[in-house]
This record gives sequence, structure tokens and C-alpha cells, in this order.
Amino acid sequence: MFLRFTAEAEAKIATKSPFFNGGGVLMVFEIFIFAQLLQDSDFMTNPKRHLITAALPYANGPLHIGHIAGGYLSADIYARFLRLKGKEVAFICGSDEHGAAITIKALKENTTAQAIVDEYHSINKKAFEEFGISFDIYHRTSSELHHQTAKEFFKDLHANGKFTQQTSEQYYDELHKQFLADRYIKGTCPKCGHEDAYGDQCEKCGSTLSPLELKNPKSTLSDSTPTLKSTTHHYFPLDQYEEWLKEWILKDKKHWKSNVYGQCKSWIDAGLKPRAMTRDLSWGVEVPVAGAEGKVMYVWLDAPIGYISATKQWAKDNSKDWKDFWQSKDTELVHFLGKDNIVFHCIIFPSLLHAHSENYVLPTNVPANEFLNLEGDKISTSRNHAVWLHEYLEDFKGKTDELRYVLCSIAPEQKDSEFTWADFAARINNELVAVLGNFVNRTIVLTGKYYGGSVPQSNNFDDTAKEVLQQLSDLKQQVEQQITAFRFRDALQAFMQMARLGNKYLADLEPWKLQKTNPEAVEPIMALANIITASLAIVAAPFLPVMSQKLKAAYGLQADFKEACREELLEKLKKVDNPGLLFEKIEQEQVTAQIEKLNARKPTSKHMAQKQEISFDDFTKLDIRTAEILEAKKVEKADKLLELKVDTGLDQRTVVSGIAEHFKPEDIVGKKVSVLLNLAPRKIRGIESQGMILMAEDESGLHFVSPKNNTENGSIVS
Ligand code: B3M
Ligand code: ZN
Repeated sequence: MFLRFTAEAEAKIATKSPFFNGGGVLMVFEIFIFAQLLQDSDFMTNPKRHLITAALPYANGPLHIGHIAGGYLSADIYARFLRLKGKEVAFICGSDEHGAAITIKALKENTTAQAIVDEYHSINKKAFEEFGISFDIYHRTSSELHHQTAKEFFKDLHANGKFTQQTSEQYYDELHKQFLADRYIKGTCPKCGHEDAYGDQCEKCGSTLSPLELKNPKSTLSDSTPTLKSTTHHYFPLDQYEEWLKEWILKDKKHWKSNVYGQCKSWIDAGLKPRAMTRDLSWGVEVPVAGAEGKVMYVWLDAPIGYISATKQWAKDNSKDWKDFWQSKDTELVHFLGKDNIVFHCIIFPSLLHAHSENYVLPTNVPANEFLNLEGDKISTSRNHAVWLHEYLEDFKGKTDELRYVLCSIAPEQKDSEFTWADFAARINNELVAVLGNFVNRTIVLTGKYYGGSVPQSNNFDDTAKEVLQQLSDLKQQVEQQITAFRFRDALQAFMQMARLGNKYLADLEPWKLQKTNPEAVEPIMALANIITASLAIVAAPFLPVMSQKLKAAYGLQADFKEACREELLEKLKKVDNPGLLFEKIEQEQVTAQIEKLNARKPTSKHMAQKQEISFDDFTKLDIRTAEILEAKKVEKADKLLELKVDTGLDQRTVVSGIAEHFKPEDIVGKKVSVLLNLAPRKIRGIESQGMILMAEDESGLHFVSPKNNTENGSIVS
């Protein structure tokens, strides 16, 4: 029987039983405990097959590196690893083609929703392919099969009384004669005051909202104030699943990643409410029951069903039975996604599957990632602050493994992390080139030089060599353990340790010196160096598939995971051709060019839409006066901050200002400025800032909003 353990389970066993400690006496009693653990523990499974899903990207925009680091890369590493182990895998993804975000874009661009999704479905499908994300299918939710599958799912729940109906008041646009989906309403966030919050969410503070909570709601269709009108929808009473969810997640899924478990817990603890599962829209899957004409399914109901319809299509194309994957106990289902999708995959979709009359598989794990930031700022599609995948593939042709390596190294597995171009270059240059590439190149070049490319078959290994082989095999095991525990960063580190081990082995023994004095002694050294190199080729497959393929081809090697890191691998290594350098250095100019590209896209004020209207009263609340900078100095350990003393006419006060990167303290003393005086004081780096200096920003940089020099300090700006 093949047993798969999560690392947590392993740790648990390791502390309890000498069975896993590699020593001690294996007693009957302990075997008994071990067997008990197997039965009791939910986190040990023996799946026959693996169903892996990656969140379906909305087909309304291109993919960026944040998407990749958020889930697609780890899903791909997991899928490739399981295939390497000879497992049966269905790796499912596709475009999410419904939802108001898509219709809004169509409206803005004066085209149809279908045209938008057709365009981005093919752009994203192609980018994933080029980047080497090895989906077994990349389906789409606008397909006939999906509509049919989603409708059947709905009908099943409906027929079994799983929905309730509720009539409520919803916003209606009188000009466009239609109800407004949450995304079609904008207004002021009741939590943080952000003026551009959507009816379902405030993108500034992240709060989940309902349209009725928004202050000053406006229809995004006509910009008019919407009216309230009553409408009836099907609701899924999530509150009725609370007890079940407490069992299924809070009790049985304690081993899930803490960020995921924690989010689930706070949703459940806050109390779940019935959720509307239909919408008054024309784009989406029609609600297939009488009385709901003109309504479509809520996008977050139909999208996860997209995993099922995609599996059906894939099964059809590959003579498989989709039910084996969705309705059989020995399937392991794992959903990969970013943190904003956790509630849908851990709470809502499992409850829907549970409510369905057929027995659906529930996710064994949902190893969601946090967010990736970019050069000190959040990635933002609307501000165009992103590294777009298709642009990367253009700018760095053929360098897909390099991006995979960097994104896996910094994956936001436990908390948000950051991508910078300087770090990208450093990791490639100092790790891929200097460690992995260097070791492989040395081995292959020396094998060519000493033996014309024939790998010496000398396995009379001394103790040092045996020790190295043992360490190599331990590292391989770590790679496996970390991947199966969804710790891909650690897995990649263990893999790189294998290359470091090889480098150290060659550096310690210096075969290039020994060859001159004792060439026979060099043979086993080079035999082992080739075993390490070929093992790297095998173990790299999930992380660096292009390099893995190249290197395997250089050896003409076909081998599975089992065969890596063992002496016996040598028999399969007869000859090696030089594949050339595996990785190239990234030059400083490339880094600079990318940073400039990002900066050039920063919107200047000219491109920013005018802010929401305010009243004259609002304006008169601001006490802005002219002032003069008396003193200026840098705030310690804060690159961006200057501490200023200003004469406001009323008093002399301290203001902390984020302008240190633009002005030298000595250059601005004596400068006439405008200051907002009645801004509530704030402590910044321990210094109380009493006001704000007004600045204007354009493409050339920051400028003080200065009165003419003879304006007296304290003059009111109005
Ligand atoms: N399209 C949300 C997103 O792209 C959504 C995921 C659906 S997964 C079923 O963030
Ligand atoms: Zn907010």
C-alpha cells in the first residue's frame, strides 16, 4: 500500500514512533499506534488519482506575475511532481467568462461580453502554454457543456429544496431599465471612506460590502443615483451548513495552512448568512427553473462548477470517466488559488457540493497563497502596476525556468511577499548561474575533456562519496516531503542544496588537479558528479521543466523520480553531450530597463479621473495656509521622510513629509510652502506630525505648491 503523508502527519509520527526515527526497536505496540493514526487521521490519504484545480482567471484581462505566484506555479509544480511519481493526475483550469466585471468592460469598450472573453481566453491560454503551466485542459465557462453542467447542478439543488427564495429591495437603474449587480454600483465605503468602492467590495480597505451599505451610491451604467425596487432571488442558506462546516473544517482541517484555516475560522465564527445565488443580468448561465426567467446564476456559483465541466470535457477527450475524479472516494482534490478566493473554495463551494444529491469529492486541501507585491507597491491592473506575463515572455525569450525559479523562491506561501527586478537578477545570477549552472557545466565539460563524453562507470566509491550519495538521497526525500506538504519554497531550497552539494564535492576534491597526478582516482569522482547532475535533471522536472528536459536529453536519459540520487543511476548514464550553458546572467541594463518600464506607466495626474464632487462646506473645513520651512532634516532609518519645522504664522510646528527622495534638506530651508494645518496630528516614526505640506506631482517629479515669496506666513489659502 502506498501511503502519502503530509509533513505534519510525518512530524507527528516521527515524534511518536521509532519507526520513523531510523533506529530503535519496532515494537508491536508501536505498530498498533501507527495503524490507529492511519485510521484516525484525516490527513493521510491513499488516493488513486489526483484532481488538481487552479482558480479560473476572469477572461477580462491578461495575467501578471501576481497570478502566477498566487497559485498557478505551485499547482503546476504539484501536478508535475505527481506525474513524475507516476500518479494519475487531472490538472484542471480554464477561463471564468461570466460576471459583471466582464460586462462592464464590454460596455466601456463598446463591444460585447463574448468578444471580450474570446480575446482574453486565447491570450491567457497562450501565455500559460508558453510559460509551461501543464494544464490537462484549459476550458471555458461560456461553453455549451459548462452551461449544461451548471444548469443540471442548479436543478439538482432546486429539486431537493436546497434553495430558499427571498424578495428584497435592490438597486435599479431607471435610465437603463435594469437591476444593478453589485459591481455596477459604486459609492463611498462605509468602513474607510474610500469614494470608489464597489457594491460588493472596497478595494482600498478590502472590506466585503453589500450595495445597500454604500454611501452615495451611483450606477456605473448611467452615473445616476439608482432607485430601490424589489426582486426575488434563489438563496443558498449557508447558515444551515455552519455546523457541518465546523466539523469539516474547524475540527478536521487543522493541518491546513494557517492563513487558510484562519480565514475560514473567522468567516465561520462571524456567522454565515444565506447568499443569493442568482442575479438580474443577461450575461451568464440562465437559471433553469420556472419563475426565474431573465435571471442568471451568480458567477461564484457557476465558476467552480467550471472545474467539473472542464473535467467532463477532458474525460471525454481522453476516454476517462469524469465521475472517477469527482465522485469517487479515492480521489484527492486539491484547489490552488489566491487568498481572495479562499471563502468561495473552502466554505461556499464545498457546502454546495455537500448539498448536491450525488456524492461529490470535497477538497482534501486548499493551499492558498497570499499576495505578491511589486517594487514596494501592490500589483494593480487598473494602475497598470504589474509585470504582465505575456510581456515578460516577449522581453525574456526562452527564460521561463528563470521566472519560475524566482517566483517559487519568493512565493507568498505564508504572507505577502515582494518581487523586485534587482532580486530577480540576483537570484538568477547568484543561484541558477553560479550554483546550479556552474556545477552542471563543470561536470559535463570535464567529462567531455577527460573521457570524450563517456561517463566513467567506476562505482568503487569511497566513504566520502557514499556519504555524499546519502546526503543527496536525503535531500531528494526532503523535496518530496515539502512538495506533498505544499511548501514549495522549501522544496526548491532542498533541490538547490543538491546542486550545492555537488559543487562542494568538486571544489573539495579538485579533480582538475588530481587528473594530472592520479587520473584513475578521478574516475569515481566524475562518475558521482554525473550521478548528481542526472539526479538534478530528474528532480528539477517539477520546478525547472525546460532545464530538466535539456539535461535529460544531453544524457539520453529516461528515468523516474525513484531512480534519482542512487548509485544504480550510473548504469543509465553512458554518454553526455554538452548542452551548452543552462542559464545566462541577467545584466544590470535589463534590470534598469524593466524598472523604467514600470515607472513610465505610473499614471500622472492628467490621466487620473476627477475625484467625486464635494460641497463648499467640505472645502471650507480645510485650513490651508502659507508657511515657511525653517529647518529640515532626514528622519533616521526612513529613506523617504524629512522632518520639517515650519513657521505657519500661528506657530512653529513639526511636519513629517515623504519627500526625502526628491529634496535635500539643505536645499529647502527658507522655502515658502502651503500647509494643511488642521489635519489630525499623526505619529510617524515616533515623531508627531502636525499638518501636511501640499505638493504637486508631474512627470518631472515633486514640486512645492508655493506662494510668491512676499506672501506673509499664515495667509489663508481659499
Ligand atoms: N475568476 C476570481 C479570480 O480570478 C475567479 C476565480 C474563479 S475560480 C472558480 O480571482
Ligand atoms: Zn473601504
